[in-house]
Amino acid sequence: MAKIIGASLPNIPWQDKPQGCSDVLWRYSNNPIVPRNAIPCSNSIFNSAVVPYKGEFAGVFRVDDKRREMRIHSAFSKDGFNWNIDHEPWVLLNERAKEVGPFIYGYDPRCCQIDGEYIVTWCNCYHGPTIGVAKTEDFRTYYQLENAFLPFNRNGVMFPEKINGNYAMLSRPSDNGHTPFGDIFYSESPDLVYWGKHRHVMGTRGSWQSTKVGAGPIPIKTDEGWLLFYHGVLTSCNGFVYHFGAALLDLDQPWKVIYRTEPYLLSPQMPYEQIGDVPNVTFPCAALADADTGRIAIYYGGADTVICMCFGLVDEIVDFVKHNSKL
Ligand code: BMA
Repeated sequence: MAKIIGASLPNIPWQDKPQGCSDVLWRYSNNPIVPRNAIPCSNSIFNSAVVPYKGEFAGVFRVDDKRREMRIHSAFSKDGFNWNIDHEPWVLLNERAKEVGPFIYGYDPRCCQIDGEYIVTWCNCYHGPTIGVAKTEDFRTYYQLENAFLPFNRNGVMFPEKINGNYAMLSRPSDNGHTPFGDIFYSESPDLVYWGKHRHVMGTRGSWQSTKVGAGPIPIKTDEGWLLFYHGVLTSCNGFVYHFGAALLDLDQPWKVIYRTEPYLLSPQMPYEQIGDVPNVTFPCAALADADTGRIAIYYGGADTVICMCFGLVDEIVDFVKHNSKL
């Protein structure tokens, strides 16, 4: 019986597994939780971060606006299901990283609480996509730090605690377009500015994860390893199809993969995952976990248009990953 090593979250948003469901992840029956037109300026709201905040929840949401500019907005929720999304984009101050230049576009944010601080990583435009880094205490003002890497890079996902005394991040070197390749790499930093000690974590592996893979939510610490949900992409005759699976990474050397799923955990099968601005996308970006009950709630983007949720139990997920693994 795998256990989460972490905090209790008694108010985790939750819905029990439907009777007769044999999958390890099950969708929220009221998906999507955030519709595309939730705020006046939004064309679509998806691939977004959520964290526990002051007994409630805070969100760092990807909002593509009606100019089709990719922006980031703060959001707040009492229950994790119903969200008040700021109508204006975030306030991002870059005194500490002036040379990084003005915000041009940003997308697919992740948010990590570490040592009492909230760190947001996102795909930030600096001569093409790379990984932006900012700190916030209140989800009102964000203080930008240096970009973590050279372009081109996407899917920067921090670990929620230091590894070997350093901050640690997963990322996926890419190209400037709709990258047709991509492996997950690991890097460490003593100060959130200088990143190195780069290690390869995992590459593509056939079928649903044959074109590219990228880290999803902040990894969840368990007694069996870091539980990493990741997306895997297949190229069909109609374009990319985004599924998600999971891996267990070594606790002390997280670039070592212990198990990874051969079958996917979730694939685009519901209308809100199959139909939207980009059809056939399920893209996990955030997870909440309750160490007391082993409950995990995952936030994922549907069809690059809406935010959805699904749920699972850590012991069932870890058991599935172990028994359906092919490295
Ligand atoms: C990736 C990113 C994601 C998006 C996905 C599918 O390259 O742009 O934001 O969800 O493609 O379109």
